[in-house]
Amino acid sequence: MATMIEGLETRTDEESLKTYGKDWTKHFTPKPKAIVFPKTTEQVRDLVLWARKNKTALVPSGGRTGLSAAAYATNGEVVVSLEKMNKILELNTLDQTIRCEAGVITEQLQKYAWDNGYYYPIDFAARGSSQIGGNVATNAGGIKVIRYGLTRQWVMGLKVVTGSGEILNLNKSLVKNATGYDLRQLFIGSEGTLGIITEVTLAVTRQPKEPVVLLLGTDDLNSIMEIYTAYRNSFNLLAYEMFTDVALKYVTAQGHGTAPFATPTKYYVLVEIEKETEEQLEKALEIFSELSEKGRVLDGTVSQSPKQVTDLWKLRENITEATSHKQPYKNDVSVRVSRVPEFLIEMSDIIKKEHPDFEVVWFGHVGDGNLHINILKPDGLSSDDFVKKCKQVDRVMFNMIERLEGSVSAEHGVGLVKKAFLSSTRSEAEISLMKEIKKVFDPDQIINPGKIFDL
Ligand code: 2HG
Ligand code: ZN
Repeated sequence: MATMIEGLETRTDEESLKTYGKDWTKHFTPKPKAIVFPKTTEQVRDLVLWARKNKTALVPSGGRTGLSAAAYATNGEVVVSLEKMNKILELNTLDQTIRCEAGVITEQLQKYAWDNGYYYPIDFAARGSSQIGGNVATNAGGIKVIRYGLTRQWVMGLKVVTGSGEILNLNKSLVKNATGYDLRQLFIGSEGTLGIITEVTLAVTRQPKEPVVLLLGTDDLNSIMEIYTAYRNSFNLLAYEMFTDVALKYVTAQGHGTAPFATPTKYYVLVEIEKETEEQLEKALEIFSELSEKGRVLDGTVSQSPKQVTDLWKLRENITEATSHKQPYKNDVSVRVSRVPEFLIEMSDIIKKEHPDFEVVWFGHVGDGNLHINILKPDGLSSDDFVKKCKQVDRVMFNMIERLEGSVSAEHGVGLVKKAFLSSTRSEAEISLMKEIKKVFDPDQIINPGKIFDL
């Protein structure tokens, strides 16, 4: 393996195989053959050509923060880590774009944009380790989607190496480009199954004015959407997030923050607005009073400083970390916003009835219809039995998702985790077209095989 490609850093030690062979998904075992660290697009191309000749599968790997096992190597694959391709290459102030290598960390890009007077708005808790290439490959969403959209909206150009070893320069940062199929869009969200992204040009925008966060408590699920409507009708919301008392219990117990109200409520919503004028803050408080009078909100707090904004966000953003020791079985689904309460009420009732021993952490980006459901492993239950029981919940949940015309993965992707349920969201015709596209870009099936679907 050491001589795979001249000058290409290759590691085969146990520690590297274990670390780079996986992402944040639990319940899988990494088994890669080697890890390689290319430094240029040409090295990636040479590697793909080598892999074709040697019939070796490659798994593209970014910051490994994924939650659907799309970056797992479970079958003797060579993992292609982009972490050595981590340079920001160009800021173009007239185009309002930043061009960077795929291995740049999200937070580094955000900071670079900010320090230069701009804003890169795709944001999520894993910002400190996720990489731009991975964000593109998974069409990352996160906490600001209701205002700024998904990663797709910000990708102006891509450099990729296809599974056949061609280097493509897609869209060349043009705003308008009416010349046939936009192949760039195919790579966004393809979970590394069509080729390897090596360079990305991202749009940036003006910096938002001072954000203000309101954290509101309610005991009634239907009120969550009423609160949303009330604020959305008066503001261009930056974020609208939800979490439950169970989520808060873990966050506070792990020392990530303090309970916001003297009397706990069942549900908490976090509303973020951009304060452009003082009147807007008054308006936000007026809405709060109206909602309280109607009994929709039971308690609430509003940030008075940037530090308080951060502290309130911590209650939401640290849920994943605060529950990780309970080996959570994760789901990440979406329905239309109007169907969120229906889904939540029905599904939580079913889980309560069929698995009374399960503690479930519900949270998510309800402003865009995206819910994260984390079932925590009961202490006495073995991991295998736990996963088996959770798979029963999956079947019920995905039937419901199909009936409600939702998606089995809102933002985390299909990877290995949701493969068996792809047909709950996509038609057979769609899936077979996706497979044909895969074959065109990856004729020898060496690029992340077995992810999203099996051929
Ligand atoms: C979030 O919104 C992430 O915090 C992680 O998408 C969700 O841990 C999860 O299930
Ligand atoms: Zn999320």
